[in-house]
Order: sequence, then C-alpha cells, then structure tokens
Amino acid sequence: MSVTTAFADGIVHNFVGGEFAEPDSRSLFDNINPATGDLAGRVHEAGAALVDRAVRSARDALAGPWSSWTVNDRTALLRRAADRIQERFEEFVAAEVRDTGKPVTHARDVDVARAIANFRAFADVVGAAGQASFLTELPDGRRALNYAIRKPLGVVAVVVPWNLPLLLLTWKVAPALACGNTVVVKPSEETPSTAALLAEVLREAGLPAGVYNVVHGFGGGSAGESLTTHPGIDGVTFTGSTATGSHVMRTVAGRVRPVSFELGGKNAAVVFADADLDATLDGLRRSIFSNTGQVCLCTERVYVQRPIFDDVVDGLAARARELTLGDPLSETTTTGPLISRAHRDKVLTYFSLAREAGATTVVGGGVPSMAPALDGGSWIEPTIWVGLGQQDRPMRDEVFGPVAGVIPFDSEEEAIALANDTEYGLASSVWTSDLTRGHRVAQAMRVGMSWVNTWFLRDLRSPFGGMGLSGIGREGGEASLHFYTEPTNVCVQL
Ligand code: NAD
Ligand code: 6OD
Repeated sequence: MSVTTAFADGIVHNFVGGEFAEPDSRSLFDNINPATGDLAGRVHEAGAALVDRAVRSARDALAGPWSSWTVNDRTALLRRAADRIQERFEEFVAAEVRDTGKPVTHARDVDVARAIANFRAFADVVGAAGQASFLTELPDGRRALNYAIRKPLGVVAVVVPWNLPLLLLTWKVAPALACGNTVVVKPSEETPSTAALLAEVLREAGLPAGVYNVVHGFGGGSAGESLTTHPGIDGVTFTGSTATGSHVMRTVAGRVRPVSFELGGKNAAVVFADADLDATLDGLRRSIFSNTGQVCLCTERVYVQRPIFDDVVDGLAARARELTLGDPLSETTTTGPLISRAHRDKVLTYFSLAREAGATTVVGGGVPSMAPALDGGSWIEPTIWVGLGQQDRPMRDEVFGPVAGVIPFDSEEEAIALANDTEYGLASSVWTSDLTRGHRVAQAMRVGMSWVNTWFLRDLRSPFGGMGLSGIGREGGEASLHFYTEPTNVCVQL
C-alpha cells in the first residue's frame, strides 16, 4: 500500500518525485521529544539510493512542465502555499513543538508565522524583479544592447538545522522555487516533521512532482553527505554550524558549485550608559534567551558602559528569573528545553569552563528540577556570568544556549574593539539613546547584521548572512535572487 501522508503510521516520511516513499524496517530512526525525552515517532532515513532518486527527480522536473511556468505562475503558487500553511497553521505548530520542545507561543509567533511570510515575501520580491539592460558605445562607433537574463540555478540542495526548522527551510525553499529551481531538502535529523508536512502543502498548492523533494537522515555517512556530494546538484545552500559548513564546503569545492553558507555566531550587544534601561533589558532578554538561546543571532557577549554595569547585570538576572520553563504547550511557558541531551552536555561544559575561569554565575548555572512528566527532557537554566575575561572560552566559542557573559567598558572605541574581537561575524546590537552614535557604532561592527535599539527585527528584502566564521554569501531580497539564478548576458550589436 502506498504512503499518502507525511506522518502515516507514526513515521516521518521522505518525499521523492511527488510521493511519500515507503520505508523499510531497517531504515528507521527515533525522533525524540526534547521536552520529555520520550519517543515522539520514527523517521525514515534516506539511503544513498533514495537520495539519488530524489536528485534525479529534481533534475527531471527541471526539464518538465515546471520549466514553462511563468514568474506569475510561480509567485501564485507561493501565495497558495502560504494560504495552505495558514489553513493548517496549528498542525505545523504542533509538529514544530513536538520536534523542538519550543514554547507553542514561539512556534506560532515566530516559526510558522515566518514560514508564511517567507512565501509571501519572495512572491513579492521575485514578482517585482526587473532585468537591467544597458547601451554599449565603443570609440569606433559601434553600439550594442546588453542585457542579462536570469535562469534558475538548477537542482538546489538545501541543508538546514534544528533550531528554527520551518523558518530556515522556507527562507531558502521559497526564493528557490520563485526563481524556477527544483530542490532536494535535508532537514535536521532532530526536526524532520515540518519539512515533510510542507510537502503535503506544496502538493496541494499544485507544485509539479519532483520540484520539492525531502530526504531525511543524518550528516556524514547518511543523507546529508549523499546529497551534498551528489554530482547532480547545481548548488548548495546550507545553514548550520561552522564546523559542518566548512566540511561541506570542501566536498562541494571539487565540483565548483555555488554555495551559500549561513553559519554560527558569537554575537555581541553593546550597551551605552545613555540607553533606555528598561527597553534595553527587555531587548537583551529576547536576544539572549529566545528559543533557549538557540538562534544563530542570539547575544552571548554583552559589553556595558561602566556607570550602568551593575544595573544591567541586576536587571538581566531579574529578567532571567522571570522566565517560565515548563510544558511547551502551555501558553504561559516562555522557555523550552535545549534540543537534546547531547547538546545540553555541550552547554554544561561551558558552565564548568566559566567556573574554572573564575566567573561569578549571577543567575542559573545548572540543570533545573522539572515536574516528573518533563524530567526526561534536556532542560537548562538561563544563565548570566560576570568576571569572565575576553579570552576565556565562554566568551569566544559559540555556546548556542541561554547564556551570556557581561563585561564592562569605558569608551566607544574600546566597546567596538571588544565586540569585533571574534572570528565570527554574524550579528550585533547597539543600545543607546544617541542615534548618531548608534549609526556610527553599528557601521563599525564587523558583522552581516547590525541592529540599533532592537534585535532580530527582520525585513525579508534586506541582505542576511555573516562574515568570517559566520558564513559566505547573503540571502534575502535581491541577494536571494542572485544566489538562486545564473545570469546569461546577451549582447546585440545595433
Ligand atoms: P549542524 O551543522 O550540526 O547541522 C546542520 C545540518 O547539516 C543538519 O541537517 C545536519 O544533518 C547536516 N549535516 C551534518 N553533517 C553533514 C555532512 N557531513 N554533510 C552534509 N550535511 C551534514 O548544525 P545544527 O547543530 O543542526 O545547528 C546549529 C548550528 O547552526 C549553530 O552553529 C548555529 O549558529 C547555526 N545556525 C546558523 C544560522 C545562520 O543563519 N547563520 C541559522 C541557524 C543556525
Ligand atoms: O531571519 C532569517 O531570515 C534567518 N535566516 C534567521 C536565522 C536565524 C538563526 O538561527
């Protein structure tokens, strides 16, 4: 009997050539709910043969009816997909909460809401895009018209992490489809569900078979490696850790394919003494603790001008104590668990490293005791340190948990130097009531995204990405158009 839905028989299925693939009993792995530690279901791991079928389906679909869809057809499809996600909103929320343990309010307000916005925004961006042309006039009097036509890149491999699964997937799939590509996506092994559910939605919206394919599994030695080393892919867009990103980059380099890499961060916030204290503390609470610190943009280093250092530390500690850890399905829960016990072990090593470096833990620093039903989850306390040095590992490595070290500074120059003293370069925030200084300091930051008096405020037309260890390339608006297309320049002598 064929599999017709994403979660038939409690298994999260692969989607290849417009159909959910039948698993065999040897190819299933567990999907653990990180809030409880319980088995949430099983997932069909795609072997190399299934990944190969997915890439071939995507290649065939490129040459099929999809190739004659106009921009209007494709943008209308994106809008229908957004409408279908809206209609099935709570199904997506439930799947995201089950996989990640994140609070239902976060899944609603950030993850699924942004998935809808991603489809609508890229329908607008691609729908409005024009083609530039220019006149060439040579000294010998010849004249020519130059124009570039943008063609789809081809079969795009989309590899994404577990922290914002649907948001990050649709951030890439929406522009890729809008530009006429076909995709094979590899969601994180920790969070397979919403990518599979999206297959149902795109099929319902009328996407031709083979244009969107999903292969589940792990990285090295599994579906991730089979996909990114496959000779049939034309480009790779990857979001994940710097270590994995640099490994994948090497595997793709041999075949010289375009890559877009959104990687880790060690993001700084710089707080000046003239900042609106309450608004700043609220902003810092969001930027340090949102999604239990598991957002690549989260602040893990806070530099505070000395006159207000104690006020900021006390205010942050008070706000951390107000966070409510608990049942992700409760409307009052603000903070979920980490994604897994393995990730918690990693975060806990930084708790030890901070202690060994002589830091004072102002709040948190351990594993909370939870109600019996949640005791098997990967819970961690929101944590603030003072007394760390700029060179201590908790101030240098990406922890990817609800933690921040707070360090005082005296001058603007010193603050900029401290914030830029990192090999990462993803995001920063500056908090001040002097907007001239806000612009100046924000511009001096060596990062892809520099916020002033806010954090993670997004306009999907703006370029997004990192420098240094935080990645290569930008996506968003025109930058996505550029990554997901290849121009052919036509020169016509007049
Ligand atoms: P990860 O690098 O471990 O995994 C990311 C994806 O790559 C997963 O789907 C994984 O299965 C796959 N993968 C792993 N090894 C692979 C291999 N050898 N070949 C092909 N695929 C492979 O990252 P993670 O732990 O899932 O996510 C957390 C990291 O992601 C953090 O470092 C965070 O900063 C980063 N991140 C960055 C951004 C950004 O926009 N810059 C956004 C979100 C997360
Ligand atoms: O907002 C986005 O478009 C984006 N790519 C966010 C990434 C968050 C990292 O965890």
